[in-house]
Amino acid sequence: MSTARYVSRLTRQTLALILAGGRGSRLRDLTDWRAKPAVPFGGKFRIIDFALSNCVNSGVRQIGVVTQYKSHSLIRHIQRGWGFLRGELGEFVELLPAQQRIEAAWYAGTADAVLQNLDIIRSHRPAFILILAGDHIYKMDYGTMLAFHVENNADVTVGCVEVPLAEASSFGVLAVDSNSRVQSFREKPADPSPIPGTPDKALVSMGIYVFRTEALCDRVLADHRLEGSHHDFGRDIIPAMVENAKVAAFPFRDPFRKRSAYWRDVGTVDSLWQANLELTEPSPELDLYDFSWPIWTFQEQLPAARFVTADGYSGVAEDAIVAGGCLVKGGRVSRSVLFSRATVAPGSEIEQTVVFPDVSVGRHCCIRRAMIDRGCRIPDGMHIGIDPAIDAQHFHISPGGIVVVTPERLGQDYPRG
Ligand code: ADQ
Ligand code: ADP
Repeated sequence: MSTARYVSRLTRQTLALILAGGRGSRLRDLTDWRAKPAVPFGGKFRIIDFALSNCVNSGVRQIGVVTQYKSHSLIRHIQRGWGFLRGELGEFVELLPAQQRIEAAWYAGTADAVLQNLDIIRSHRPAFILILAGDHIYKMDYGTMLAFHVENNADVTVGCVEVPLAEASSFGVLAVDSNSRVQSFREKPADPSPIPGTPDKALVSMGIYVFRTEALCDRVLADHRLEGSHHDFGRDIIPAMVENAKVAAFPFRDPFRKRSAYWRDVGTVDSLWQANLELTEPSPELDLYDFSWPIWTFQEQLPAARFVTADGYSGVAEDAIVAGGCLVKGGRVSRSVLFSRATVAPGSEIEQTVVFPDVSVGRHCCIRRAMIDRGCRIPDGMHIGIDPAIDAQHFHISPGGIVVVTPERLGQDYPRG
């Protein structure tokens, strides 16, 4: 079959499973009360909105979201924001919380999370299953990956990108032949191999996979019976399949720039801060203003952001993203991202900082290179990111020097998530 012509048939026969159960412990205090996919991103979104939007925009509109760790705010977000799919057309976003359906245990690993939902998955009768992670920032048409999977007649297709060799040991590292067939897959190797001919880069797994439904079911059932397995795609299922099945590597590329497309695993405070800050650059690599590939989310009805002069100070934002409901009153915001309903009082300066929703900044504060969690009330005169010794007494500081400010660390009570 000419797959390119019939991609919409493939996407319509596909069930996406978004794995959103992991904590993301390297985000430190930011995931004390929420799962990593629920962490706010880009002034308006939560991280999971990217995988969900990619599905909807690709025409994959049967979606299960697998949740486990601290899932309250994630579930609430999906319920509020993702109810617009049309049930009449067979479209849905379904929540699959760990609920001890098979054994009296939570999801032991990513493959176990699939195993425990096999009956639900089968009941939708999809031809293909697209396994996605709920914690990456990227825009991708999954239709091209599905067509590639079918054209290559693969048992599983792994989405992959090139990353600097120095970062590769955080990922599954692949070696492929000239036909895109995977020759080896090593999960988080200490000594990752570079791409032949490109010594400073490695080809790594994005943690996203396409399977024919029955191939996936057979694999997770076989893995379930295996003594000593961690029941994880990256550690167990994919390496085993490289030995005894056809594993294809789908290169996720930017068609215009002929290199790996924008893809970020914002798994650390530094990478999350960096990816947010990049959005304030004149031409960010991640274009959120491309209305042909909208990122959908839950959004409240909020008045427009307002910048006013007060006490002789102008209210100013430069190179900044400022969401609805914000009030910058005699404060200066630069190279920063302000989520909804932030208020900044006269004489305060905020620089290179990511401010989550519902934060108020008092008078004459000075904040630099920080991440301010939801609901923080920064007291008048507080300096953050100025003197590392003072910061260290109160807050977590990332290896890159980013100060993570939370209501708890400020001694304030706030419903988090
Ligand atoms: P990791 O980044 O270590 O490696 P992992 O912790 O397995 O990914 O999480 C993958 C996704 O599954 C995340 O979205 C997470 O929230 C979710 N998840 C984790 N444990 C879960 C559980 N028990 N139940 C439900 N959901 C769960 C993987 C691959 C690597 C690849 C990287 C790319 O193993 O090969 O390179 O992703 O980031
Ligand atoms: P100023 O120089 O404007 O007088 P200070 O540095 O003395 O500001 O701090 C004002 C208030 O904010 C004090 O109560 C101080 O303890 C508190 N403060 C300052 N920096 C921090 C910080 N990084 N974390 C927590 N509290 C801080």
